[in-house]
Amino acid sequence: MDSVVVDSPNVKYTEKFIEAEYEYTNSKVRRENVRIIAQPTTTHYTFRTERRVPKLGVMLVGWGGNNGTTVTAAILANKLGLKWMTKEGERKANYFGSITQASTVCVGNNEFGEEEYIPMSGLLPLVNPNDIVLDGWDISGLNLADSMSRAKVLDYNLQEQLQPHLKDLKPRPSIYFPDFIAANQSDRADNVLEGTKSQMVDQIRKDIRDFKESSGVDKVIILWTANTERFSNVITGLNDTWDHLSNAIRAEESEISPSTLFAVASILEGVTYINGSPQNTFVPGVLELAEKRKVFIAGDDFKSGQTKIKSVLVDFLVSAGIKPVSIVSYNHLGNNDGKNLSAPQTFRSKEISKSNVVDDMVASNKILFEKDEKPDHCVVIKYVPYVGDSKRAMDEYTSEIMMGGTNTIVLHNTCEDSLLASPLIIDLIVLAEICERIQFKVEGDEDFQRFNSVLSILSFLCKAPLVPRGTPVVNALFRQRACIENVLRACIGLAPVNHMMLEHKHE
Ligand code: NAI
Ligand code: DG6
Repeated sequence: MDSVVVDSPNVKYTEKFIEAEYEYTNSKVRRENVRIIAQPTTTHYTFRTERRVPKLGVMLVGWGGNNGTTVTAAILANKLGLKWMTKEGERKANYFGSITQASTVCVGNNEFGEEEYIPMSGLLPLVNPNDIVLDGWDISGLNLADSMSRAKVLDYNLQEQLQPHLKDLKPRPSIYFPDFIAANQSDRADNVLEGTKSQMVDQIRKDIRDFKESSGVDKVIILWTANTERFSNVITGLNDTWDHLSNAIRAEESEISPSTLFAVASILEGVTYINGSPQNTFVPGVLELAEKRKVFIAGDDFKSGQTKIKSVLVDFLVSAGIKPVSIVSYNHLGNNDGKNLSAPQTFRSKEISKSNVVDDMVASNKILFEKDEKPDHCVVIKYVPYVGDSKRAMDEYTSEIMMGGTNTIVLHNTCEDSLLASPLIIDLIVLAEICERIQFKVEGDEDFQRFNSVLSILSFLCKAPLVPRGTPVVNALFRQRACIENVLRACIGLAPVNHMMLEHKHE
């Protein structure tokens, strides 16, 4: 695959690092009545990226689920270069749907004035997903081959080829508190940890160390792709600070969720933790712990299909000066995720994460929207077993256009849910890992620093992006993509993409 080497006095390639001197330009604004005074700013950064690609281990919470088995199978199928027959003909393994593996970036114009594109993974030395070593936990003890067939996602002929490679992989026992997920999940909970909450945290920490030692990986990343939990109540004195949270764990408080215990164990082991589901795992006590220990966390909830389109369509409407006034999103699906979401408390978590995705775009345009005015936004999810993993998503967007006119757009999307989510899991992991190897120094600073613990750079992949306190949340998809691409470009001293193409606008 193509990659880029930068030829510039501002970029140094040493044996260990790529070091780039970089001018970050922006503008500072202040309001004077109806006028905004803007002052252009330039800040000098030095980026330093470690070149050695580590052997990476990934532990999935919910390994035996549809996403967990599909991503494991996909990595193996790509590694082995598998091909299989379907009624439409031969198919071969790929990573379509992953921005790092299957999207490209323009690195400049060649001598003929043509644009040269390389894979995004060619900008910096990223982990190759084929080399990732997987492990994980599940409350269901089924081996990965049987859970892949339970998921009914992959073609049978591919499953047959993967079966021998997956049959000996068995999820580690996990933390199960029935109150946090739907009651209808109890029949698969046959692989669960016993003991106190503190003992469970200790066991998860032990599992992480055991995996690291037995697999010989250099580092581990943990990602939650287990069932959506209900929200935990955030209570002063219980989980609002790390001190309170650690006391609450010792005191066996019932409001501490399994996912919060996983995040705590992961952070205490210095391991990056990513949340692919909507629940509020990252209660303030967890955030404080991550910041104190300088460990990365990211989330929440994979932005795979309907919401991805929403964060493009609403951006298109609002930035075209069209006023969306009603957004109605209906889903039905028949996989275990749909079954779990048929309980009101877990549905509520998903409803919240699916509903806030238009806020930043709406707030950006005061011509269309009064202060605090928002479009009507309704999210419906229904469980229909027959459709399995092929989720149906139907959306109606109604907008006000010029002179009292109305514009209605209706979409129907058959989603193949886990095949959309699995490449996002790969991107979250690969990008979180490179963030661990990037350091930067702002002009005047003595020392290099890492990004803030809350990896907002991963927002593109999340429905409800977690951002550091006081940082604006960006949901608009192409702003989110530009953030990833431009940060990777900055690390090799390339200017951000600006689309001006001035070189083609001369006489
Ligand atoms: P799934 O239900 O097939 O898999 C979840 C797995 O987690 C199951 O095997 C279950 O036994 C296990 N589990 C439940 N509680 C656990 C615990 N405490 N510890 C360890 N394992 C536990 O669901 P699927 O489709 O794989 O989705 C996983 C998560 O990703 C869900 O929360 C879903 O809402 C979220 N998600 C999925 C998207 C998609 O497109 N597939 C997109 C966005 C989010
Ligand atoms: C119901 O919508 C099930 C959910 O888990 C979704 O399939 C998943 O969150 C993907 O949602 P979206 O909106 O990104 O397609």
